[in-house]
Amino acid sequence: MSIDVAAPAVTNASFTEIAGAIRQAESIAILSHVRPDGDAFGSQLALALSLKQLGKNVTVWNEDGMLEKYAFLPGSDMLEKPPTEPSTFDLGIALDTATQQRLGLAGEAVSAPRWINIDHHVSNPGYGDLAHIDWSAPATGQILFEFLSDAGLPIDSGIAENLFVAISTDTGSFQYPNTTARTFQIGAELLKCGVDVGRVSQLLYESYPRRRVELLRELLGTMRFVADGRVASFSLSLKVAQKLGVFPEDNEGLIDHLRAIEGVIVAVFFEELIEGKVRVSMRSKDAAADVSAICQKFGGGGHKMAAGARARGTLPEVEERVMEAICAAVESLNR
Ligand SMILES: [Mn+2]
Repeated sequence: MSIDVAAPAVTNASFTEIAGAIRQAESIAILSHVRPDGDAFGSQLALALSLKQLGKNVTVWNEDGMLEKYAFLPGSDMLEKPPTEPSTFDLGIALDTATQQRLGLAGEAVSAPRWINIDHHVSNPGYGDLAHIDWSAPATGQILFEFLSDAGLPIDSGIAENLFVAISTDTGSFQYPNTTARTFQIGAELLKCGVDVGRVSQLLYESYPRRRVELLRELLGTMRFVADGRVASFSLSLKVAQKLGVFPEDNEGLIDHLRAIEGVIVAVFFEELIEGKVRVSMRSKDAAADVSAICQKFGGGGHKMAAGARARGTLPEVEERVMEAICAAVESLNR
């Protein structure tokens, strides 16, 4: 795979070092980012199930708790919302989380002398004592598969299902450009471990609540195109969100409807939040249109082709500023 941007200045800990730290620890907290997705939950639960089999005392916390959509994941009952009072652990592990702050309340609830940070976000600065950031990996679940295999840790059918969900959701079902031959090899290995791909895919992609499609209908009503159709956006106001009774996770993946349009290079989704902020999600179809760089201008980050930010301001204000920045980036591409 060709790599055309400078690697972040992170000295990666080896899998052997990480496995050593895990073997030494008795109590381990496994965390991931707020607004969790399939890679966050799948990674947390896969590692938790594996370390439980090692005899570790494992705690799995996420600020948002388990989402209904992912409740089918093996071991999902292990995942809880963090308590308000912090607890002490031998080891904290952050998965798929670009900055410590993105661990939210779960990060604040864990006091640990040692932290491991395993992730694939380009914007991850390598926080923690042992960091392993592989931004060529399309999902943290893929790094975890390599880690568990390398360290000789268990991968049973339940662990495999979690890893499969992590990889499938972060690659758009093995479709995005970061999907490599290795990703398919790992997919095959996971199927050999007992993953029922038809069943899992139906649960992931053909079991949406009707509410989500009603939301899509509203979003398409706000759809607009700029820069000769190379940039497409839609927006969700608080008013509409309240009217439809949408859950925060309902809009996961809806932006792909914009990305899927011919001629669109950058897709943007604006979501008005309660605290005078707007959540901005961006997807790019062209690595030269680096949406992570655009989102960093608004205090966010992510990957070159999928990134996000939370910008302060009203919905129209943020829309204007962000669209301006995207148009400038897209126009400088000269294509
Ligand atoms: Mn991920």
